[in-house]
Amino acid sequence: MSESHDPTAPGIDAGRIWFDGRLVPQEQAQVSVLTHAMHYGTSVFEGIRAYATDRGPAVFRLRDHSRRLLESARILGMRNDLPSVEEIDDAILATIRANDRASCYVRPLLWYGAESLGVNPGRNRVHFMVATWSWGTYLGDEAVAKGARLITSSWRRSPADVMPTKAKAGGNYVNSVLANQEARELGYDEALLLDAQGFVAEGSGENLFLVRDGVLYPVAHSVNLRGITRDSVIRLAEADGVTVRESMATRDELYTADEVFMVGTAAEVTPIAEIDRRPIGAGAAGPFAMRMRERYLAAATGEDERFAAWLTFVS
Ligand code: PPE
Repeated sequence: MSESHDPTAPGIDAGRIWFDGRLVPQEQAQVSVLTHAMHYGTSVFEGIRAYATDRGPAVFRLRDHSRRLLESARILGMRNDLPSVEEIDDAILATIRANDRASCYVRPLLWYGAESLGVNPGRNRVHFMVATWSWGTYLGDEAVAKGARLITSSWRRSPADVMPTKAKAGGNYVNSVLANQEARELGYDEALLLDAQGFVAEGSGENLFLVRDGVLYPVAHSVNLRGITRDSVIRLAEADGVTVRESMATRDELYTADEVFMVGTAAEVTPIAEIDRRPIGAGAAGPFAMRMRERYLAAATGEDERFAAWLTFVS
């Protein structure tokens, strides 16, 4: 077998991985090609970050992520062998500790195994892994400094009666992959997805905000993921005395906003400079977005004491 086809060659350095109850070296965290999740997308996952603080690494909103992971599992109807919320928290902390990282991205995953195939998942066990690795700025440093360039995707977000859009389920992400791939191939940083009615939904992996006349408008939930960063930014803005009004948005409302920005665990807070070849506001990273980015990172790194409850220290 040529080296490029070596399935164990790690493109990601995850070190030690939590795999069904124990920590194993990455090379040993292997699954069968007959894994149900690989054939049908029957997995649920989370994206979490641990930030370096002056008291060592701290996981940002750990319990909220662990809870959403279990909610996703419940939406998919996964029943057997589910870890408890405490077990998920503990596995995440143990994995970060085992890899001795100052900061990292954390990816827990629950999935149907290789016990049986066929769309009926009945006889499958639910497996659980947690991997950690270093993940810098999601859309690149340039996108943060200059503002990201977005294009409306030709792919719509799935309606709520087609896919369980509140579940962070593997299968849902085919939609995100198609949209992101299309945007990248066209030379943009990220895709803007609309819902089936044509309202703004979200990015392939981020929630959206508009700013107009000093008021912050989080794009309403509809078929979007209930983002934890989105919730954090709303609370940080409110603490700054900003008026926040959740609302539906159309494409043209984005074009005429003072600012638009995207948020997510991986993307953190990323300003948007351009959508569909139109400059947004001044066509650069906006001051409101940059202030929220600063607030968000201050909270996540323990510099803002008011939000200390969001942090779980690893040791
Ligand atoms: N919408 C989608 C579709 C999404 O995937 C994410 C997170 C969000 C909104 C923001 O949610 P939250 O992280 O709770 O604020 N996307 C994760 C996966 C990214 C990836 O490429 O993988 C993430 O940011 O970790």
